[in-house]
Amino acid sequence: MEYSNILLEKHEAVALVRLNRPKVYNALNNALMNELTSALEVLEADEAIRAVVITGNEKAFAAGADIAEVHALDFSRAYRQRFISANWETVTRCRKPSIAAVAGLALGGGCELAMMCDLLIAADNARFGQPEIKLGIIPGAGGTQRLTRYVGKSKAMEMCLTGRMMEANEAERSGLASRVVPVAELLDEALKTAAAIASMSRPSVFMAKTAVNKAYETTLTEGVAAERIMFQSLFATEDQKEGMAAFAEKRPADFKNR
Ligand code: CO8
Repeated sequence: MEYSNILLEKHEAVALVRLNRPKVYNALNNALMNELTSALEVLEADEAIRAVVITGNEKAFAAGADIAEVHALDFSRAYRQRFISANWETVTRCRKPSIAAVAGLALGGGCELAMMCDLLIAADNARFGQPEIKLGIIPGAGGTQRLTRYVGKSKAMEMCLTGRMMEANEAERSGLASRVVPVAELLDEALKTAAAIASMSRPSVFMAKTAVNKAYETTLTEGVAAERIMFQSLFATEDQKEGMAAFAEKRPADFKNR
């Protein structure tokens, strides 16, 4: 597929996807979400890629759904076309870890897309918000659910009911961002983090991601049970033997992803 709303770069084992509609703060239209879906599916199938960074530009990660495109939507069409379900949530189905590198505004569907990634690194100028209430709607791509899990009920309620934005430091304090970095260093930091993940043994990366995600989907007892069996199964891998031998021999591990 030809991409005109995103830019795709490869940095060794890390793919960098830039949302690229700068004239409209990277507003997310159907064409962009189709391209993002296609790119993520290609990257997921690419053996050489081990982690994905999604970013925007210094002014905006994304200012939400493209209001010019969705303002005339009606219920029947939204339902028939599986609006949002059809092409917005692909990143949540990727096995490869994803990092949202957020500078500037992450509003509405932009904030929701960032929250769908496995972790979120914020630039010091980042601002997060769910302003849908001001448009007479509510978040529709998981915002009420994921934001509440990240920052708790009180802050999520305030943001969803008033549209108040959260700045980068508050986002880090509240658990939405894993860390805040100067805007000029955002991409370097995100790519470095992705490269660190890419250097680990793939089976343990996949299982670590699956195990952490379990915490959001199940009870503590079931989550710990799932973690335990994944943990035990990793002792069947060559990489576990290599990782522990390398530690004992004081050398870097040479993982074979087996
Ligand atoms: N959609 C379409 N165009 C946009 C959007 C948007 N979300 N945001 C900005 N733009 C456009 C403006 O219309 C303007 O275009 P033009 O130059 O042609 O007039 C251009 O970007 C620049 O914007 P402003 O002139 O408004 O610039 P400011 O710096 O004054 O303000 C803001 C920037 C704060 C980003 C402001 O434009 C704004 O508040 N935008 C709307 C933000 C918003 O409400 N987002 C939520 C959208 S709804 C949503 O995301 C629902 C999610 C549900 C799941 C996803 C479904 C697809």
